[in-house]
Amino acid sequence: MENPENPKQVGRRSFLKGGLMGGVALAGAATAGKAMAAGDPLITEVQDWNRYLGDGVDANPYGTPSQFEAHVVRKNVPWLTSDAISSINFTPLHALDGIITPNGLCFERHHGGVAVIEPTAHRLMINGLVDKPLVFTMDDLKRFPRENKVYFLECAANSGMEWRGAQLNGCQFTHGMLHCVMYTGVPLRTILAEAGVKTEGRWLLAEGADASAMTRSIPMEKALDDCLVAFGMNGEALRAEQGYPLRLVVPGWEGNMWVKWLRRLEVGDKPWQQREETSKYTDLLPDGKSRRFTWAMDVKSVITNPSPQAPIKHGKGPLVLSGLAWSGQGTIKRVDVTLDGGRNWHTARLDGPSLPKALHRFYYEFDWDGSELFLQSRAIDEQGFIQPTKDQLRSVRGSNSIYHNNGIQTWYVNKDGGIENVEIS
Ligand SMILES: Nc1nc2c(c(=O)[nH]1)N[C@H]1C(S)=C(S)[C@@H](COP(=O)(O)O)O[C@H]1N2
Ligand SMILES: [Mo]
Repeated sequence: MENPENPKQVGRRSFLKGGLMGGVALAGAATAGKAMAAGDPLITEVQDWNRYLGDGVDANPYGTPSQFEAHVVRKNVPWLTSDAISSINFTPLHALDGIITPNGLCFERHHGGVAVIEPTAHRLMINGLVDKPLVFTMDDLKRFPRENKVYFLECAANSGMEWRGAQLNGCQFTHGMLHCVMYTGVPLRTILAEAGVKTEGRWLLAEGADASAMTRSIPMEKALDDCLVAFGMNGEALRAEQGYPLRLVVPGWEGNMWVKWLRRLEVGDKPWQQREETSKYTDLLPDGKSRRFTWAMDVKSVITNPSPQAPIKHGKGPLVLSGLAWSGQGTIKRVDVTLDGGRNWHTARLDGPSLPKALHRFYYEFDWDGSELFLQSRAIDEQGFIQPTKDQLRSVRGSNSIYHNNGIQTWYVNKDGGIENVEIS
């Protein structure tokens, strides 16, 4: 068959013949399909879905996933927090593909539960070191020119439970404080220009309208660079869990700064030293000092399939390994994959758009011979930053950290295709 993207017609057949998949010859090699089975009732019998009419167009005015996908849900780890109000659940990364996280599967992190705000009752105030303090309604905000941008959001605590060693069995739990969404919103600089930032105005305080009144200090350079005041996600209004009707988007920087239910922006001349930037979201180092204002999320990747919640069920032969890579510094330049715990590395295939500060999807296809594997991925971003091993991280940061763990993850695959979270430092 002709491959429209490749004039040399290098299709799957010649790909296999050419030995790129570990030198397997086409004849007799394991293939992903099965030989045609005589008398398979799923082919020879008329099935119910073929016999009876289905639901009409009005049965489901807001669509939901197929009932057979009901297991693909956000999950919480109950012992992590003492209640579900100030808690976290995790994106089921092992069950997703591409780079966009569906709205209903974006992990949630709330410090005071989900605020329920009637949009006509929402206000965004700008005060402090500005020429004209202003208040915007949602209708006012929708009269400014808007942009659509795809960004990942990663909680600084993502993978935090893995700092001292392998702990949670599944990339949903080790890496699922992560989502990637196309936001619709107004550039923050447009709103700030409307109020007129005074020359002494070097910092911005963003405040949420929820019961936790989340507050973070943001340097003015970032506010004027690529931040958005967003009201849309993946084409529709923000979900309540994600800050409806308005949230701050702070591309590439730790999730805590992306204030949800955004109600106030104060311009000041120094940071405010709020709880979330002093006692929380700082990193205790071995010498007793703490790193603070560690805003950017560094280059990171994880293999999402296979992984503990997505074991290999098909036995030997063709296998599609897939994962995600991202960097708060820009795009991903390369992802390497190893099957043997880091002895040999192979360059993975990046697929889909490569957008700055967004998730990148990678694949590595190979023929599994049924032997044990130690799977790892290692990402390199456009600035040349290389994802570190956990030992490299600990040699600089010690063992008391929680936040900003971008170390290399290992999955151990046994001969039956079962998978466990292990650590190879
Ligand atoms: N108002 C408010 N904004 C907030 C929070 C919050 O509790 N209240 N949690 C923060 C944290 S710690 C993270 S990681 C992100 C999570 O965003 P999400 O719930 O859309 O995944 O929101 C941030 N913004
Ligand atoms: Mo967070």
